[in-house]
Amino acid sequence: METQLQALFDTILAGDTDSAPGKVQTALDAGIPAAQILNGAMIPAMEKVGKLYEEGEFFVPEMLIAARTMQAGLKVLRPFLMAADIKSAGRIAAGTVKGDLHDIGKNLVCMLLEGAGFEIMDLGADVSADKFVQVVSEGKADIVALSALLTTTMPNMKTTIEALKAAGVREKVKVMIGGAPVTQDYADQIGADGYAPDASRAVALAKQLMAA
Ligand code: B1M
Repeated sequence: METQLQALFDTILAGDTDSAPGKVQTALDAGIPAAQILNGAMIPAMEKVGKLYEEGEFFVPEMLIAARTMQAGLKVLRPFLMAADIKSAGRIAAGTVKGDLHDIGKNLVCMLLEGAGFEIMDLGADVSADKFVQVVSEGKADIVALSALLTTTMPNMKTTIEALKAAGVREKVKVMIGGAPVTQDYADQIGADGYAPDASRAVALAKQLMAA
């Protein structure tokens, strides 16, 4: 790993929130492309955090501090991940499902979608099925984008799709899903229109869903 990327990786792992923006800027100044900074240092750092948590080396506070550090770095990276002056490619209501507070992946997906020209209504984390139903009923979205990071909250993706059906608005939108424990099989099982394993493939999927 290049020195600047290693330094950023270490900063996120150490939860040094104040240093993260500067470390991202240093990597950008060294001419490292934004996508490489994200995929070569920041996402691997969060993967490492997850591994250390699994091994009992890290606990929730460390995960939380690392997440804050990642978010602080992403603020600097954000404009570089997004292209400017693109016409709306469609309207997307995005959120992490009910009971789930993980929002870094969802935020990244939103950033890249916005960069690809989609209008994003970011509903945040811990979003109820009713909230999605409300937004779709008001005709504010072409696509509903659901994220889940916990095996215990994945079923709320199904709940959301069922709620859209019950409200008679399922046909008004496409539903795409993603998040670490989510799979294509699961998407098929719950009747989602698509699944993407990462943020860049979420962009390709959203374009495909809009074209369909
Ligand atoms: Co949590 N956590 N966490 N956590 N956390 C995981 C998910 C876990 C895998 C850690 C572990 O055990 N190894 C584990 C889940 C186990 C499971 O369900 N099987 C876990 C646990 C157990 C928990 C708690 C229950 C811990 C506790 O309290 N005992 C608790 C639950 C709280 C809740 O949500 N109710 C909890 C809490 C937290 C923090 C709050 C401390 C913090 C989140 C802060 C925040 O997000 N603001 C946190 C963190 C940081 C993590 C890890 C370490 C990192 C997650 C992350 O940000 N990854 C995580 C371990 C891991 O994932 N390796 C872990 C980086 C991010 C860029 O990746 O989110 O996967 P990801 O997003 C990717 C793709 O998945 C995809 O694109 C993104 C970019 O490529 N994607 C989509 C995501 N959404 C998409 C939507 C799409 C398409 C693609 O279309 C719509």
